[in-house]
Amino acid sequence: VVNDISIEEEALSFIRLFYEETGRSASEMIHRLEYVRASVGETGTYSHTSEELTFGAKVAWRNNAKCIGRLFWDSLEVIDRRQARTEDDIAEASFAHIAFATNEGRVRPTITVFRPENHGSGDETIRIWNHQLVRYAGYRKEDGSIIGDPASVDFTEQCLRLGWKGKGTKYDVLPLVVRIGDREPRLFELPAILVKEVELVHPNNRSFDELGLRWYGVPILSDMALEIGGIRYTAAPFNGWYMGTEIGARNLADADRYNELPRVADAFGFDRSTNASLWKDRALVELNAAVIHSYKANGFSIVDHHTAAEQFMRFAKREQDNGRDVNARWSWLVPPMSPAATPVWHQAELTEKRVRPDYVAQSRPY
Ligand code: HEM
Ligand code: NRG
Repeated sequence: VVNDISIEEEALSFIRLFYEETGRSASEMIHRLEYVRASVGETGTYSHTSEELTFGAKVAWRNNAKCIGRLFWDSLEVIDRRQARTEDDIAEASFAHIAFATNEGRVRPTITVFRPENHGSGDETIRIWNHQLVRYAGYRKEDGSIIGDPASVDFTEQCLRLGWKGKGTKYDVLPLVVRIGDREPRLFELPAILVKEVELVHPNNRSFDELGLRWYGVPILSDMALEIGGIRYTAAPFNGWYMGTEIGARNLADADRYNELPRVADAFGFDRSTNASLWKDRALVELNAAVIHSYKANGFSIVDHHTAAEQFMRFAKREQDNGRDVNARWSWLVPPMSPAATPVWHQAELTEKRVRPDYVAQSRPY
């Protein structure tokens, strides 16, 4: 079968990579290659050892062309939850992930890996419908305006359809939605005690504080697939910590997200009657300063975009020194604020290829 050939090729090349990079013996490798080849031949698939899974999840991070945070790829905490069977098991493990990764603010880069897609019978596929384990709802009102996060409107509608009742505030934390195969999706309210948020205050402007802006502490992406050696893990939520601009220059600033720049500008008295006052740029600086200040004041891990860009350059250098190509998409790596003031901007020769292992987008399940 065509599909099995590609699994076999992907599998063997991953197993070779694993043995080469982890410095195990050639005879062990040959043994494992034979075993995997036979397993794929007979059953259409194979299972990763926990060492292979850990290595694969780390290398997938190292390989991801869009991530500026890859300097720390080797310190990823990998939680193997392939034994989880039911929706309840998956919810329980997802909550444990939130607690472990949040770690009272000292965020730990972490991935929880659930059972992969089964190549024999594709009908028990696990999907987490949320884009991130913690995210805010978005409600479209009659008049077309939106309360909350516009990026969450479609998912929020699904939650409401499944019986969820949102409070209707700007910052309602969405429930977890888990679907296995073609069963009815199950919905779980997140235990409030696990969801840490940061109220945004400005280091020296009290009017800013009154805007009531906030964001959650940890971004935990839950809708991407982790692909390792031809095996597709369709539910494998992972997180690092935030880069400040993700919140201050995009989530709270984009006109089609929370669109807070006009209110921030007014809190500072910037002149909004003309673009030439650069009120948007000034508001961006103050908002982003407040994001970094507030996370730090609450003991929450966060990185500013200058430091993150420097860390990325160190990562790229180290990869080259180790004889590896750096997979990179410039348009994603360049921070959305003061881009040319970071070294990434000046990297002309960044190139992207299809590489595995990697984290990949998957089609929307709803
Ligand atoms: C994307 C930073 C950890 C995998 C990104 C982006 C940033 C970032 C700024 C671009 C996001 C956007 O523009 O929406 C960081 C920082 C980390 C970190 C500061 C701190 C440790 C991780 C970890 C993983 C990871 C632990 C996986 C194990 C990814 C992936 C994307 C990404 C797959 C692309 C997401 C997409 O395609 O939508 N990261 N990251 N990152 N990061 Fe990281
Ligand atoms: N921009 C999104 C999050 C995307 C991933 N960013 C990270 N990933 N920092 C947002 O919520 O703003 N990570 O794994 O740390």
